[in-house]
Amino acid sequence: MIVEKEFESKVITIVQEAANLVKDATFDINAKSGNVNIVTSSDLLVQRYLHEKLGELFPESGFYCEEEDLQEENKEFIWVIDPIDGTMNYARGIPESAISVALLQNDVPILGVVVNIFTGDIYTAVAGEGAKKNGKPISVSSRGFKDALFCTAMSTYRKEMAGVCNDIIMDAYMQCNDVRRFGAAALELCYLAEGRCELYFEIRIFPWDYAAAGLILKEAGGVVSGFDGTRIPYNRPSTIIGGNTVENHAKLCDIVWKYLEKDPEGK
Ligand code: LIP
Repeated sequence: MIVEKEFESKVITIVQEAANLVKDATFDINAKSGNVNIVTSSDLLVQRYLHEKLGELFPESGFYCEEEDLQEENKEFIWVIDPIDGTMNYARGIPESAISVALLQNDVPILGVVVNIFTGDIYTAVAGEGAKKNGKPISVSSRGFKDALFCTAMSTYRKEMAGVCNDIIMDAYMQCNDVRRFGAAALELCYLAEGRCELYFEIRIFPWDYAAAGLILKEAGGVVSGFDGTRIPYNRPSTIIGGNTVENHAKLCDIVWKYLEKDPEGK
């Protein structure tokens, strides 16, 4: 499918409307599992809004979303949605959380939209047409590994993997400029896309965290992959490795493979 400009701008408007619904909202917080994995009433509000509006806009499409087991995988077109990526940040008023919406055709992302709920900054990409922030083209930086800022995390929802994450992060840290932990994977991948940061690694995140931002990074000239350095799965959690350049991505892959023989979620 060719993503027409009019379709893209309708999707952008719907995502912005969803962000406005929850930007200054009061909300309840509930545990999904333990005290680390939480969901707020705003996550549910956004997901229901997007489900309704994107479903009306494109009735043939299906949905694969973080909340409420809304996961229909056997359609040509699937919306992959994280209603709030960085829910812990959102719940604490830390302005690093986003709505992430990707449209996949036969498992290939063709449209990605990520909006920072607090600032309103909006990152978009259509496959083959480049990436934009607030409507203006963006691209990755050309910094080398030693000057790179490395966005990463410690396996938030599977703490038994924190040791190996620590080894990988420490190895990369000793060779790059510094490490950042913003707490919202979709925004972190967009920070690579716009040249603020250069490296990304997280051991087990879900398609709704990376489907939209991965396309945005790729369209901005960067490289993003699953564990094997190439393929990205869109129907299960995956290790995700990102880089501003082919060289930096390859070097980060080599570091990851030193400590992990296979993707902990790999089939
Ligand atoms: C979160 C991420 C965060 C990551 C967590 C989790 P959620 O998404 O964006 O960066 O470390 O593993 O996936 O749960 O807030 O949508």
